[in-house]
Amino acid sequence: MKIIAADVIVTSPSRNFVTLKLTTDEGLTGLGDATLNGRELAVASYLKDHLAQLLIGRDPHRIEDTWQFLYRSSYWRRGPVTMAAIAAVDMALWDIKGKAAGLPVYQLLGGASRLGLRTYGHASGRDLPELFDSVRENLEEGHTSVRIQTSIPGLKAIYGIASQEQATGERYDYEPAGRGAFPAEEDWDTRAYLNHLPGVFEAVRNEFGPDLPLLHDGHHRMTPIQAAKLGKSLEPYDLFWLEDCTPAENQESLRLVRQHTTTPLAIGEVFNTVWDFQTLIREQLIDYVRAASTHFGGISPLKKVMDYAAQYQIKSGFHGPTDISPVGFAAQCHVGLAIHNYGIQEYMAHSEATNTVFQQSIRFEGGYLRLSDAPGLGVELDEEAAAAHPYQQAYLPYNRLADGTVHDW
Ligand code: GCO
Ligand code: MG
Repeated sequence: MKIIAADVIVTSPSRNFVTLKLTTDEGLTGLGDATLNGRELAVASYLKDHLAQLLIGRDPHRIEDTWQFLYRSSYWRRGPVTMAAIAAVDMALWDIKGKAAGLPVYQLLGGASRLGLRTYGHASGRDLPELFDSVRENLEEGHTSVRIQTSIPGLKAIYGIASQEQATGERYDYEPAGRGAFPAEEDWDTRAYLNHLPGVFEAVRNEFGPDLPLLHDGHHRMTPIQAAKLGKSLEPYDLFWLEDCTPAENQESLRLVRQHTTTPLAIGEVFNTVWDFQTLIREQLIDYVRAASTHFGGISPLKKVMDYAAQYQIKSGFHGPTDISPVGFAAQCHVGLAIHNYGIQEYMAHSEATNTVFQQSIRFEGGYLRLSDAPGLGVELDEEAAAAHPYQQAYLPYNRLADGTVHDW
């Protein structure tokens, strides 16, 4: 079997997605997700202008060899653009291998280790009543764990609050990347945040009891000592995890956080390779690996990092917002179903428009994501429907402190 075409499809049903479609001389096709939120066209160009011609004529069964060839021959290793492009190729090859074998990808990774994938949903609110309603909606949808994000008194707009208006006038519900030619500006105050958050968790615990697993995303905004303080102050509320408490490109900073708190830590949605996790895993500085197949080079490296993490009892908590396309989401769900050290999957349902372009076979039933027996990844792309939603420029927002300093968003 040989690859005879590599096409890049850019579409914007509710938000932008970049998809690679590989076609073989035997008529099989494979899909891969290459979406990099806010920088989509850079990856589309990487695939179209640099990788597509290298793939024509190759044997699609040689997944590991192709991955190593693309990674090592570029010379310029790592980085989100390169790794999202390689991820798309890797996923598309696994999709083709599954279709050729007549098996879903998880079967090729060792078979199912569980019946379905436990999830967490996103709850948020500008005040406690709105937050409680949002938690209830998540529970009604079937989520058995809930992420809690809340507005901070005195701040106009911050990451993760669905009901707040963006500077562009849109709502956050599906996508924080506002459409337009410039990123929206939001505000931030770490002291106000550290003072406000423990009270919110106390209120949520009082309302929903001690059993509901609760999560929180710090979105890279704290220094190590601030993160340590927050982890400590949230201990009475028994979090499932505190996510991205610091900008973790400095892996050593997690040593300090870890020394001070038993709140479990999750990190890595912006990481691109296993090396970004090396110290964090070896020194057991985290509890959950937050990588997404799409930004991490695909299924092959995601399986490798989880096998490494398994030696240290570290589990998966793959990044699953709607900017991971249905293809990338399916890819990591196949990994999640197969590995032993599965933890939890972030799940934020895609919009109706997205689901008309991408037909997904994963179902969310009885609180679990259930994978179908469809061969390959189990996602179909309707190219006609995709063409009806042309790319629209969009940017993630950014933050400024009260004195005008740019801060991590
Ligand atoms: C999460 C993430 C996302 C990111 C988004 C950026 O935990 O789901 O932090 O909400 O902000 O993926 O594109
Ligand atoms: Mg996050």
